[in-house]
Amino acid sequence: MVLHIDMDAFFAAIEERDNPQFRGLPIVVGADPKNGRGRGVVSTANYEARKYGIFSATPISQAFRKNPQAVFLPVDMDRYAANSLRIMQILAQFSAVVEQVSVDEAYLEISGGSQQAVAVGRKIKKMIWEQEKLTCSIGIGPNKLIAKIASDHQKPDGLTLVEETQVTAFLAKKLVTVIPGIGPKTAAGLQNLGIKTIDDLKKLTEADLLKRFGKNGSYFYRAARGKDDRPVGNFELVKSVGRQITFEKDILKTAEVIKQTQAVLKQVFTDLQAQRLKGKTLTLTVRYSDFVTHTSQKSAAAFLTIGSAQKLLLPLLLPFLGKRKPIRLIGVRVSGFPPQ
Ligand code: TTP
Ligand code: MG
Repeated sequence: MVLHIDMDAFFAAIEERDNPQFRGLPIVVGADPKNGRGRGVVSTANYEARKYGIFSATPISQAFRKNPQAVFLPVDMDRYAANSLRIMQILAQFSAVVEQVSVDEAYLEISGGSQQAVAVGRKIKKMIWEQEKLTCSIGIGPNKLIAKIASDHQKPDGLTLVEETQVTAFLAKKLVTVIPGIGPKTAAGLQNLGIKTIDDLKKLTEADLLKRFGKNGSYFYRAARGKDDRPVGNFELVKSVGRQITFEKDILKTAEVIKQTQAVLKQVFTDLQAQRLKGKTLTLTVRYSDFVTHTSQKSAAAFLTIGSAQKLLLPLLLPFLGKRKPIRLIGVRVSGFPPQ
């Protein structure tokens, strides 16, 4: 089975969790509304704000007019990315095949039957709630398309299973816009032909669809029938995994430099583990306060563990210790993965 997970009102949910004073209020994350004169758009709104007609991509000035009392917050991408990474690390515990598709969305391949997949889905929801105090919606189906549509079926905090035998009935009354790739333009074109639901869409032959929509037509034809044979997996080859920190204040002390470098190395190993990667080469980047940047590299014969990486790191770091030049950034990268 394929499991699709999508976090609920992701950016806004993080803000609501981290700012208890805003709990229960309409929250809008996005551009500065500047009393209604702001430019830019809403990134996302919590479900309370959605009641006022405020959604992702709503112009921020319009959102302000719809509810000037809402809490408007700027996008703090670094914080959301850190949350996203932790969630992806939770998911990696439940399947060896995890495909992250956006900051708050991923597909997992689950072996066993649908009941096993549902049990996994419940565990994921529980763990994300317990560890992150965030809710998500999960869809489980025989393929990626159905899992994705199912995760949207009961939002927020939903869990929807669609068995192979239920696919046709599940899709029948849904609007064509649930099919990824059918946006407002295509939907309007279809509506001109009297087509609103997936059942309506099934009345067109593949030839009709090909004529109107080119090669997308073929995809629409199959999607309307719940067919999708895309494998789950992240097929972009990752060649290295690295992290860096820029210090709030430049650092100088040997102990501090060592401590910070170890901390970055630890993060890199957490990322490697989450992606089930291992490498033999370690690269250290040190940038001084004047922006002069040094990069050095060492390889080991065997795949690195955090212990062997620490040993390898020390001689790389040595030339930078006990210097009078303050350091503004330290980066660590692991590469040299086995051929895939
Ligand atoms: P979504 O999963 O589309 O939305 P969401 O998580 O906020 O709400 P839902 O409960 O409906 O899933 O997108 C995830 C995050 O991506 C969202 O929190 C903010 C960001 N985003 C934008 O910045 N701009 C956009 O237009 C969209 C759609 C999302
Ligand atoms: Mg989401």
